[in-house]
Amino acid sequence: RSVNTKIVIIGCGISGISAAHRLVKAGFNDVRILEATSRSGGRIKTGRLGNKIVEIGANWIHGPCEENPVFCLARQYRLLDPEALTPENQAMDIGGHPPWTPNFFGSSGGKLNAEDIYPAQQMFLELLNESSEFQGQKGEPWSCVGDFIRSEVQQRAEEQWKDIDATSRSLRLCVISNMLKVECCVNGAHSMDEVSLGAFGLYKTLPGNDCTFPGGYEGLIKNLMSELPSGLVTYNRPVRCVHWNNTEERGNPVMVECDDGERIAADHVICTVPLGYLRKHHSTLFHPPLPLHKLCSVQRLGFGTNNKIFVEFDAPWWDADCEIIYLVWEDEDAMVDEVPDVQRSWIKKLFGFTVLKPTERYGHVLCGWIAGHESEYMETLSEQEVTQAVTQLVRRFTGNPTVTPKRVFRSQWFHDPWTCGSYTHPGKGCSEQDLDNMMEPLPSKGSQSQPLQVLFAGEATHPCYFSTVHGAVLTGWREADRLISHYSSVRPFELRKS
Ligand code: 6YU
Repeated sequence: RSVNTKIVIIGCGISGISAAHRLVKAGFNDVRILEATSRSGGRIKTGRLGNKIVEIGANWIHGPCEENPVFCLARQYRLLDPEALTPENQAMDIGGHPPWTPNFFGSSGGKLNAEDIYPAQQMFLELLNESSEFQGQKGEPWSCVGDFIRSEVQQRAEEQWKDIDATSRSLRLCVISNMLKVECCVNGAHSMDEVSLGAFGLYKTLPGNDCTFPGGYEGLIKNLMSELPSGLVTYNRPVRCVHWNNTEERGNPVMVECDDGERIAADHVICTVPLGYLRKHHSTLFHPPLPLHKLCSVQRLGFGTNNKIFVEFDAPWWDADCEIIYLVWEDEDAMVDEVPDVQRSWIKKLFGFTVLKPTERYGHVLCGWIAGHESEYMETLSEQEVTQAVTQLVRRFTGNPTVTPKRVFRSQWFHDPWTCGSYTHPGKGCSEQDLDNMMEPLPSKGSQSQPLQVLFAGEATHPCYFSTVHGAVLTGWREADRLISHYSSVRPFELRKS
């Protein structure tokens, strides 16, 4: 079925591509994507560290199972290792926490004994699971996950750890600080004090043990793009303003104004810009402005920063079977996930490293993880300054003053002008309603104007898979389906003539 309806998609990330795919397949033949940068993929971005493939953005397929569209597409395009395809891998229910083999290092230099760490990790994981159970209850008396965890650890430590010595107890509290920093990365939040306890349970996990793309996540983008008509995407074409309820252009309710002055008339616009960009530019991006309830949700939902620092070594200083390295600061028993002086001690926010596997493919490459304002400050430093800080850090924690990285490379998502951060989390005061408001098209229900002028897709608009690639794919399909079903329910004479 071919419908000569003009549809403009803003943004060529996975959600924009998914929407275009679905619409073109359904017979819409006037679909175009306007992309601000010179590439497709957005936050799916594969780069290189020397001759090794590294993911600058999305890393894993979270929950690779039949219900996960990214897993199904990756399988269809033959982009996965055989291990990821096994029924055992798909059936594993890891609840968002892959069972990686850890190594723990302490700030006084050297490995820590895992047995000394596990009780604290165990307690933290229990509390995280409990944090999800406040869904819809506002979380009272705690407003945020950070406060809940701190107060419960204090109470439970009194009961459960009363017989251990002060040093061991202090170490366990330092481990809690480390785990809070891990969660800041997982949630893309500055601090767990900014993540709503009442809405934490909105995020849902899928079964399956997280897997990666051996040839790079961008392989998924390449395959999807090859199935779209050529010329459908216009690159280097940032959109400046979406004029909706537009009365100037006869017949077309929306006019899209680009940075270079080009004006494009459309019947429908699907906006997929990241929440970080939307928060910063909503006042100029929409005319008339976004309705107040939508704007409040844009502000209430959280969008922080999570960055990676890749570090290559000539030889490993971790165990052969180690998959994740935690760096525990032994002076942090106050259960903190923010550093007091960002400029001097930003590196303390880096919780540790994941080990790139398999070693035959990557050599000895670690991926450091750092979230929050500390991460945003790190972005302003030169690569040399970052290298120096990481070198000092590794020397301190290994107790080896000669260990030296061979290469260092970091991401800078906060200063990316088209992303302005990493991904969405439920901010303080946020509820299910905010995600509903995010996905609500313009004009709002009940308006007399032409419906579905501006639709919203992108990870921040998925009610339970926000912050993920599969969430983004599903939102692109959802908005395409909204238009497809709209046009299958309108009578032929109502369809726009070409
Ligand atoms: C996942 C993972 N992963 C790490 C890091 C990052 C992200 N994610 P896009 O931004 O892609 O596209 C928008 C386009 O719009 C873009 O091209 C812009 O240039 C363009 N644009 C902007 N303004 C414009 C304008 N004015 N005009 C024209 N164009 C414009 N997801 O599944 N696995 O391992 C990770 C990770 C460092 C930065 C991730 C991961 C998130 C995904 O990358 C992201 O959701 C999608 O790619 C977004 O696609 P899109 O199309 O929406 O936007 C409670 C609780 C919660 C717990 N949450 C935990 C979940 C775990 C999340 N984990 C993520 C972790 C990592 C490591």
